Amino acid sequence: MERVLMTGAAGDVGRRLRQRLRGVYPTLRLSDRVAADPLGPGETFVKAELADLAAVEAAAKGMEGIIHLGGVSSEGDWESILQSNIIGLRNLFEAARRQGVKRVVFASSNHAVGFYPRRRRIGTDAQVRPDSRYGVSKAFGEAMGALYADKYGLRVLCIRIGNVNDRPIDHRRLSIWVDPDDLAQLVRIGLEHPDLRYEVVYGVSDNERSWWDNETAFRLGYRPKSRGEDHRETAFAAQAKLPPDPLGDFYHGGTFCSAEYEGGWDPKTGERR
Ligand code: 15L
Repeated sequence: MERVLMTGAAGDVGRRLRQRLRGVYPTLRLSDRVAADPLGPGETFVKAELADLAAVEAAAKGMEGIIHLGGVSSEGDWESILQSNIIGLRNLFEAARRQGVKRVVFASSNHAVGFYPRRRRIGTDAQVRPDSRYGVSKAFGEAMGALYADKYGLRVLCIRIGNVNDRPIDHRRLSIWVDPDDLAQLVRIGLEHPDLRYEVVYGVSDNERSWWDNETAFRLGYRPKSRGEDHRETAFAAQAKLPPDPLGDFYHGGTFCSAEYEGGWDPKTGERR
């Protein structure tokens, strides 16, 4: 793998991954709707709106792999999600197919399965239970990845990313935190593993409190180095400053579940009343 395109390269996750992938892939083409930080060796930048198929195709031209981080990265209104995460996602996979790209690593999200109760541990074969319009768009992306892998032979890794940060920033993130180094390891598996066809994995570090069975990632050789639990005290201290959110605390997705929630809810069962 020599030539890699990273979409959404100007965002926080893009910045962190760029630092870790410098020198790994000789050509790293960055794209975003806004300019990325000063370019490092081997990096070039091309401006592209995901909703513009011709622009995405131009960005994909000549590339062997794509790390797709672009799009709306949190809950948004339907129109923005539609343009960037549904139409944009379709454009990304279609551009990859037309340009003969071999692999796509798709930044999916824990919010594709956010409405599972925390007492339930799930694997990557669990049905999607999106907690937001954003989560729906990530489930759509995973489905598109499967279609393009099964029908067109693209190799695809969907990473259901938890929360990328230097350390877990609250109680929920103790379960879902991923150290950027560990995430970079997963991205490299997606771009390089010889047997990969289509897989979904969790982007999570070695967290004692994880709600996810990440067996598929381990089978592909993932060995996370960081442990959320090492930051327990700071995470609990930060949690103490947050407003109470019993519904959010019941489900994997936290505030994404409680936002806009309508109707009553039984805190014992998590069921709607
Ligand atoms: C995500 O998918 C978002 O991209 C990120 O901004 C966080 O909200 C993260 O999930 C999370 O669940 O903490």
